[in-house]
Amino acid sequence: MDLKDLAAKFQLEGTVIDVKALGEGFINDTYTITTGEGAPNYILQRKNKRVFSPIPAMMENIQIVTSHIKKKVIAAGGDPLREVLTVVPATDGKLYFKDEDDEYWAVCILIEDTITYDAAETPELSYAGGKGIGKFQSMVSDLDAQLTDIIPGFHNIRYRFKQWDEVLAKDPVGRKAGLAEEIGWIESRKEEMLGFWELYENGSLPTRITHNDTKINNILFDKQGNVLCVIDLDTVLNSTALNDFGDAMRYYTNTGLEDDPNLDNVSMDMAIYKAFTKGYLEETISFLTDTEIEYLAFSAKYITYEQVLRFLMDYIDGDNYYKIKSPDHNLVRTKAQYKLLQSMEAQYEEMKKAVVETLAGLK
Ligand code: GN1
Ligand code: MG
Repeated sequence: MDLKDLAAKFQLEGTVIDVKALGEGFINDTYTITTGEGAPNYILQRKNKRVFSPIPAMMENIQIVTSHIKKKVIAAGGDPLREVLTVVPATDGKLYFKDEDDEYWAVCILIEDTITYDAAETPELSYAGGKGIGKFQSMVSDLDAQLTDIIPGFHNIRYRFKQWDEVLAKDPVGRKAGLAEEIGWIESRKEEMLGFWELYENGSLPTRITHNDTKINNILFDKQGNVLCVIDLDTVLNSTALNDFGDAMRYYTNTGLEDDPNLDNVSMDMAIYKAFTKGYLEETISFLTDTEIEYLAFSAKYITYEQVLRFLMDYIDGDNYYKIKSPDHNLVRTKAQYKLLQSMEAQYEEMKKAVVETLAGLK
């Protein structure tokens, strides 16, 4: 189906002038819809139904979360069209359109005049990001909703180990034999990681509404450098708030790239970590429990470890999940994320201390 025809399936204002590809997410395909004067522009996405299922429930999750945040933004005198995503329904009122190939499409309003960053280059930016994620969590902290688990076991390491064992047993493309060392990285930390997840399973860590993909380019900043809005809500789920802190730290503190071929570039930047922690805790201190706070530093290791596992597992599986740009891309990602994990492990005591000190400064 032609992209302009697809756009016409949604309740858009104005006339569609152009639909162009945007960015390069690993999961969805994203386009911008440009309309004529006086109407907003839009984001059109083909949602990946291999990853998220069922898509209608995912859109429902997003709607529940964004409507809740919208009320808060309005109550605070903010701009409900800029400070939170707005889902635009299809002409039949559904939150998605299903095309003739059974692909699902969804639209939201494009928030104009924003800045995004691919890396948290300065502590100031990291601090702002921490406030952004903290504020997001704070706004949904009183939302008592059971969202549909559209991506089962997303940050659940017990579930990941189950997938891991299955993939290793199958070894579908015969890559396992050459990966004894990398597989050892995963196996040697298994108990430690399961021990953390047990705290969630036994209720020591509370269940909250969480974003689950807190990289810095999922935050829109305004031209003045203030956090405007957290985007990419596909993975909003009921889980532990620590996923969001941990994933942000995996992403923000990396001095190299997620797939850096030069491991010398990769390490954890403590100043970036501290700045994020400060921004985050300023916004969340009022509701986080002592146990959540106690495990903040650990969550950075946890999510980074999980990402090592996921990239390596996808490589062994023959690259079915993440889009790749070269045959060994997932292995390159695995090694780079492992280097980051090692750097966090080396600095772990200091990471924990930074949380305690930040807290003391806030009291
Ligand atoms: C995926 O597509 P993107 O970049 O938003 C993935 C995250 C990973 C990330 C690795 C649903 O996110 O969990 O951390 O790639 N999202 C999903 O860069 O699997
Ligand atoms: Mg995402």
